[in-house]
Amino acid sequence: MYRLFQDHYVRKSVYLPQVWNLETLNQSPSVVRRVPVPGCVEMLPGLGRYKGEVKLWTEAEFGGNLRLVFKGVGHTAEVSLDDTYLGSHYGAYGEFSFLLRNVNYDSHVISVTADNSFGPESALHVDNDYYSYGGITRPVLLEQIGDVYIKWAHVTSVREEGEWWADIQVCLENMTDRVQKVSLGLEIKDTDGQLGEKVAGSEPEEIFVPAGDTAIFQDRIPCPGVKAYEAGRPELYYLHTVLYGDREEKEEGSRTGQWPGQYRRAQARELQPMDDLIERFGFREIRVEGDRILWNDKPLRIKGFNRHEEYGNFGSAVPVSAMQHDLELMKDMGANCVRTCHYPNDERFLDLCDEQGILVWEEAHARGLSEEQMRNLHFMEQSQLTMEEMITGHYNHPCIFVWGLLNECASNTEYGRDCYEKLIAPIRMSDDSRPVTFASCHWNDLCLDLVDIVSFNCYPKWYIDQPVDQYLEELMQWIRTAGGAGKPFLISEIGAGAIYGYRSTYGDKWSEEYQAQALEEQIRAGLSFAPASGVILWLFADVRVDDGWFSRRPKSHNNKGLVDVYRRPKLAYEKVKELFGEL
Ligand code: ADA
Repeated sequence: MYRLFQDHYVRKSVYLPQVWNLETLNQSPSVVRRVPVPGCVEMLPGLGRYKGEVKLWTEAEFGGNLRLVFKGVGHTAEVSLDDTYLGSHYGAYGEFSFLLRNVNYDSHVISVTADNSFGPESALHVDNDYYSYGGITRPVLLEQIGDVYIKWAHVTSVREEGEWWADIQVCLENMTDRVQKVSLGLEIKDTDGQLGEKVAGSEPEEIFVPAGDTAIFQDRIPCPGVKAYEAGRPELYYLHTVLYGDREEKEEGSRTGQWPGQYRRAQARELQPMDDLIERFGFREIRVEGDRILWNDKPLRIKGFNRHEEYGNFGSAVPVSAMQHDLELMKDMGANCVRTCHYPNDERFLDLCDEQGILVWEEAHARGLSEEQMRNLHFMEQSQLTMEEMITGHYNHPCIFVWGLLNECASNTEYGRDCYEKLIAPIRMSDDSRPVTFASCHWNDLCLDLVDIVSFNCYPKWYIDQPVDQYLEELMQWIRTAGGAGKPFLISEIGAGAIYGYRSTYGDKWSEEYQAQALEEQIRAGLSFAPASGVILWLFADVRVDDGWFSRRPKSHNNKGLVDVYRRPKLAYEKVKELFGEL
């Protein structure tokens, strides 16, 4: 099981080894070793700064129809099964999969060539103020599916005249060259116990799925009496989507009697469960009204952290226990929000946030790209892909209250504006239930009219020597003249650097004392600044940066964390806790 809840009852997974073989392809002599998957190449002794291709492979026994799913490979992957090339994928932070049809029951080799090097082919992974790790950095799944399977299921909670409804879309894919007749049943259950009690549902409906193609099924189910998911007070529900075939087509000895409610009732009507997908969601409505962000009609007041998905010796392959530890520390400091700067996070982190009622700004991948970098031939295509993967994959997470894109890119040029416009449109098309924003740093920004929430990264007391309240007043005056008037405003970054352990009686920059003092002024001013809906501090934990950033970044880290890469607290930790608690 990959998710933090049971996401299939019918569909089975094939066990894949968790230690694979690795060979470096761009150094001589090459290194061959056994490595954990998920894991980052740069975490292996001797390969700490390796850039280039590595080949990773493993062997397992399986056969039939399968779906091979990669939750994240850094950053370009070429995948093969035995001697057959399956395809490639770009971008470390997106899920991709391959359908394998009628595979012989035998022992097979899955191999991946992963490349973490920069070059003109890569528009988003560039030398940057965080590290682009290589390798299979998120889990790999191999699932058994039938000729038709459930590709994804999305739920949108809608409130009408005080009652909740679930708008459901389910995508089915047919792997065969014949039209397939199936039935699809939907049930909404509460999350008490492993499979929950039914609260709403619809009877299985017949669907014809075109040959070699997908079909989208839509339904709207009334859900009277469900409990709303409030910010900080999570109430979660499951959506069970079950695909049925005709019973006589299935083999003997099925598991009648073991199936829960919906599955059993359908069996009585000669339908046989052939696939399922369980999603988890919440009933809540987010909307922007005037300069406020409303969650179930109540204005949000955000006290958050920017967090890079990276941890000490794990690199970007962060284990769930370390993710949870991060959330514990953030909650201990009084935070209610995380921004996944500057790329989509591991789904399991979002699962944890769903369960703990932490608000999430999820961001598509891109940081600080200049117009020249945005003119890279692959920029639009790669950006569209990362956004599509993020929204399709993470749509159901109730914790996500806003989609973000293109942090500090060229939103201040005509060419940049054109790109922002073209990239924002499909986000709105795929999801009109959440607002859209981007974090700017340009006082000549041309794109503020394009978004629902205006967000700015602000560094008074660090890069700019000015009292924070005065800085914010001036910024807001300018925003009002630049297309941002009357919209909600978020301070998407504010903070100061401190090298862990550097204490100074002078309180000079880079000392823990300076950071604590700067953050005090930044938080007080930010949280009492009336137009702001909140403050997201830069940065939760120190993060490693790429080589090109060494001169601005002592220890080759971005040192603005409240804790270091091993989560050891700096002086400012207690200050933030005090202020987030008090203000
Ligand atoms: C920017 C950027 C961050 C980080 C930060 C800093 O605002 O969005 O990724 O680089 O500045 O530390 O300077």
